[in-house]
Amino acid sequence: MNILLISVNRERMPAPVFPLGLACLARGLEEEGHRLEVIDLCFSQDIKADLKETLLCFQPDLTGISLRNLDNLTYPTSHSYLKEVEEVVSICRRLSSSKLVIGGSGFSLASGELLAHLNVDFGIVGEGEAILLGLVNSLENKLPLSPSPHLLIKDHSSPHITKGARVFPLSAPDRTLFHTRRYLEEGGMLNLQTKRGCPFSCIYCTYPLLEGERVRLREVEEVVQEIRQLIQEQETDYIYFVDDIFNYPPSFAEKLCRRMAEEKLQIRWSAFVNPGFLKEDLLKWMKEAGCAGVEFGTDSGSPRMLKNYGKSFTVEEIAQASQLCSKLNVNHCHYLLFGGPGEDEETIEESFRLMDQLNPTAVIAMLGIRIYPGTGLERISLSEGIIEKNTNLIYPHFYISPALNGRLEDLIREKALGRKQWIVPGLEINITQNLMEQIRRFKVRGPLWELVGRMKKPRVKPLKSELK
Ligand code: B12
Ligand code: SF4
Repeated sequence: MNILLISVNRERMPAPVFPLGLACLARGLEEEGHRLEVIDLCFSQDIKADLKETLLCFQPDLTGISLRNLDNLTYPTSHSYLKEVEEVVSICRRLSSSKLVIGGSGFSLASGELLAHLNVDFGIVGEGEAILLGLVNSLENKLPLSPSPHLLIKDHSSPHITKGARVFPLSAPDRTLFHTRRYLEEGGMLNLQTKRGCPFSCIYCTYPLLEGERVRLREVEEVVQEIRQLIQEQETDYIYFVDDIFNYPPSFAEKLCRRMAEEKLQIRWSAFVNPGFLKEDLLKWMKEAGCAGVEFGTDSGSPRMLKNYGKSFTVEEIAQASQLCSKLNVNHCHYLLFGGPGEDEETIEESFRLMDQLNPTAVIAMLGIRIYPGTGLERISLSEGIIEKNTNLIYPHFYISPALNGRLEDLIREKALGRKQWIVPGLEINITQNLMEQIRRFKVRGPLWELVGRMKKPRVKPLKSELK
């Protein structure tokens, strides 16, 4: 079968991100002997022309669209990508008789609503590898298709679930059909996954819905081999581990790092890390293995807010993990969420106080919390009247604590502006696309927050104060 895979993601903030999900699908489809073409719209100068050329020349029987992001998750400068997706679907419909199937994390988060909204034939919820192969086999052999919770068929009702399909065991992606090297040059890193799943249940988070609550690990040797390949074939010198939590379970993280260190892999990397499971031995091995920076999903410096968010760690553990990074000289940033259920001026002050005390390399502050179907936050938002039963969550809606009386932006702006290492994407404090693109021209590797604490130039003025 001729199968065209399209990545519609054109977001370049905080960096263009290699479409790893499609590369996972490409591996299985090729192994089954299908002919593949890929259109990656991230670097396209003329979307219409690029789609037209491939659709007419390649004549796909099936076109798979990968929808990674629904929106940029950034309040108050929130931006939905759905218009661009609708445009791609409509071009495919006009120029080709190919069947259309859509999948990806963005799609899976609100699959029923998106299938109704978009003019596609099928939607695959969750991990695509096995379900897509099943669909291709049925279409090729003209077998009858019936809808299931993981395979949605346009105009056929199917039992609704938010939990996606799962794959056992996980296999390596095939990056050969993609502009892999360009992501390294323009995004400063390539990406790699060592496991899927998260067993925790933070009230707003979609990761356990997308990847499951059970952690599925890849073979350490297979991961090491994939890194070796990235180094040899793409001259990769920086990777991002896209795992929900790199250091959970800690025993697996340590085993992997020990092997990477033994192999003397010439690579630097960073990852999302849970402060609760970062002990000195593990961080030392991570450093030995090339760890250049860690990103803590800290959320808050207030014990009350940690409890409200359902976090698995305490303020003391945040402090210990952060101090450990300082002691071992590992760049580290804390991601904070402001405005969740129960947030007030006092809890905001607690977060600023903790960050002042810890003095990390950077702090990234997000305002408001995006409400997703199937999360605890959705239930709270419904009960507090922040959304209604018929609110369509394919578009961004944010929870902002009513106790802040509409003062969230002002409070954060005022406090963050006085602190050098604070990045607030929603208020354009220390971050704009222009600034990021300029820095990347110097072939800087890794996430750019690593540079913020070291910047000598004055911070970028926040948009709002420029307007005042
Ligand atoms: C790691 C990560 C990041 C890293 C990426 C680093 C890097 N260089 O790769 C960083 C921190 C930079 C990042 C940034 C952003 N991210 Co992010 N990120 C993730 C995370 C944790 C993993 C993504 C990943 O690589 N998964 C591994 C691959 C293999 O899985 P996959 O892409 O989902 O693909 C599978 C399925 O979806 C499916 N599939 C995929 N495509 C297709 C196509 C078809 C046809 C089919 C059938 C199936 C299918 O099959 C694949 C294989 O099983 C996810 C959360 C999660 N657990 O999924 C969020 C996530 C993808 N991110 C999200 C968002 C919003 C963003 C940002 C916009 C946030 C921001 N403002 O910074 C930016 C956008 C960056 C960009 N340029 O696109 C959202 C997207 C959904 C949404 N809410 O809109 C997610 C889901 C998190 C969330 N809040 O729910 N991200
Ligand atoms: S925020 Fe982190 S720990 Fe909490 S559920 Fe999401 S991925 Fe798991």
